[in-house]
Amino acid sequence: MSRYAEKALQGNQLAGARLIRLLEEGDPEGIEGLKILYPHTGKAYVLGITGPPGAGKSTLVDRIIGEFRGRGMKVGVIAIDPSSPFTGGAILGDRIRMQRHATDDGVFVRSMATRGHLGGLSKATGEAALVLDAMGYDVILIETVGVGQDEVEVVDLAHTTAVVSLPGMGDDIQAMKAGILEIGEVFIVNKADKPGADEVVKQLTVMLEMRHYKPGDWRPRVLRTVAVNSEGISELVEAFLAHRQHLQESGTLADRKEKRELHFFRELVKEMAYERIFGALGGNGVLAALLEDLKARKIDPYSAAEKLVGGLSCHL
Ligand SMILES: Nc1nc2c(ncn2[C@@H]2O[C@H](COP(=O)(O)OP(=O)(O)OP(=O)(O)O)[C@@H](O)[C@H]2O)c(=O)[nH]1
Ligand SMILES: [Mg+2]
Repeated sequence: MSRYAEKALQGNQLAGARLIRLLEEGDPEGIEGLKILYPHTGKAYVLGITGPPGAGKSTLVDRIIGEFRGRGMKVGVIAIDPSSPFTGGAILGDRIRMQRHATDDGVFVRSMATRGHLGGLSKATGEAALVLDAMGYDVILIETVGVGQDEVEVVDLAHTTAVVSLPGMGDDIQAMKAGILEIGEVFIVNKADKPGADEVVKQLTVMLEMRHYKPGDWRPRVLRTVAVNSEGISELVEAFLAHRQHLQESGTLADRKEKRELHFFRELVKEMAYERIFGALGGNGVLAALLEDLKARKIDPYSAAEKLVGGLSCHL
């Protein structure tokens, strides 16, 4: 029985933080804890916020926390990417920006490094989200810099994805990864106190109109905010909740959850099977011989893999 799981289930933040750390380190105790927590998960609404460095994501998150708290909802935050050139480290920046919630029991902020996770960033984030979910947070906000494939995968964990842009991004919007544009359900033009916001709103609107929609599809919304002044935040949260409702009513939410669990399961099977196979073959010379043949190009990788896997006996 995990020392931390029971306490985390009661909402103890220290125990929750400890569990997340154990999971990040790949510690078996973390996994044992997660097994206990798992039946209590599946309730939280997961919201991803992505956008370029310095767009104001953390400031937005801070204000969004306030808005959800005002509606009586508990909020967990996972802030990813400590290495923004803008703020010289999001971990410090996020602590400062979200500090006013530090004494609120209904808010739990966890920063997470981009690199150095054994099974990848999206797995680590997914596990942290499960812990927060079991702890009883109604909303889980994931803040991530939208650049690499890793980050796009993180956003895949979310039920609603918000993409942040800012004035002066004209050309960047054109160049914005199609992937990011396609996954967005709510588009935020932050720093609308600066000149050029209208133009970005217009560009986004035009690009979104070019997408193909079927009847009943969610129509992405474009909203402007001034996070530093809390302007546009309640409208933003309304848009998130409208999207959540759309997901529920269309049955998409259940679909997404199911897909996510299946994906997670498959990834775990891959990981465990890989370790099993290489662990078992490491000592018996078969693998070493194959690797030698590969190096000498006596065998191609396809045939080598077929030979290896074909030689396994399955005990199901
Ligand atoms: N003028 C203006 N400044 C803003 C607004 N929102 C945020 N800022 C400022 O923009 C800077 C970056 O804000 P952050 O919230 O740290 O941005 P971020 O996207 O989280 O940054 P990283 O996590 O480092 O990528 C800070 O100095 C904020 O005070 C806004 O609406 N208007
Ligand atoms: Mg930030």
